[in-house]
Amino acid sequence: MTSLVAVTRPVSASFDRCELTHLERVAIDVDRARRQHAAYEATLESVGCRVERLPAADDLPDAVFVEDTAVVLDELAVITRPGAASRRAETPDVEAALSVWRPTARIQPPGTLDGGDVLRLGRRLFVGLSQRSNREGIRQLEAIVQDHGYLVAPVAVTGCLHLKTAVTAVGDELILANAEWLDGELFESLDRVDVDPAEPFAANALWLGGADVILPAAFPATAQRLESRGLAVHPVDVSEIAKAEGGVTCCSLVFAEGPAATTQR
Ligand code: CIR
Repeated sequence: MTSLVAVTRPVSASFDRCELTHLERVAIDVDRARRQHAAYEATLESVGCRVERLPAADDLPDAVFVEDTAVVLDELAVITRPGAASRRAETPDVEAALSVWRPTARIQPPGTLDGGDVLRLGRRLFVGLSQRSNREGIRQLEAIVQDHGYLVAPVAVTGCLHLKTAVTAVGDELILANAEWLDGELFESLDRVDVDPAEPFAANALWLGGADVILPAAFPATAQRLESRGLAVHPVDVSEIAKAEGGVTCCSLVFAEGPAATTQR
């Protein structure tokens, strides 16, 4: 069996000064966020991931959201240039860590790209054109990955922060989506589970391959929908992390340790 690595980074002391785009700022209990993050890491371990923790970056409020800093494929890791200027200093430590497993390439100015906008389904990369990822960033990503046989499809993102706020993969050809935030046409060929209408943020699920899916505990109705499709849902309480506009994909970079089949989503 291929072993999975999950790269994570601690919740920063400055977490309550995080970027916010669609949410109002409310008080964040940083210690509680840290406990929730530790439970999230334990859940990753329980489904077979080896958790590799990056050094803390207490002066970078959003550093816990490592997903945005890289796109890890079988062949290489693309180090992003995050759309929020406050997040750009997060990438050097991530690049240093990932270079142990993969060759790296970088998105360069004026390109911007957040990993939260990159949804991989096999050899297709759907990339959100959002407030964080611009056309130049997507163009550079395409230039980097096309020689490895990936197709890049831009997707307009409106109403939410990243593409993966609106849709994630929960199977090889199965997506979990909030249709309200999605231009469905691009995804028509795929089988789809819709979030429960009362749980708009439930589309951000972390699929680990096979049947295992990590989902915030706040979304039991959507969890039931996934379970009825044969998936094993592992609920995690990420209520403090959600106040920083983060979900369950954002807090890790999951990939196959070796160069064989990757499961990075
Ligand atoms: C930000 O606005 O950048 C952070 N407060 C939240 C990032 C969440 N990342 C993600 O959805 N991939």
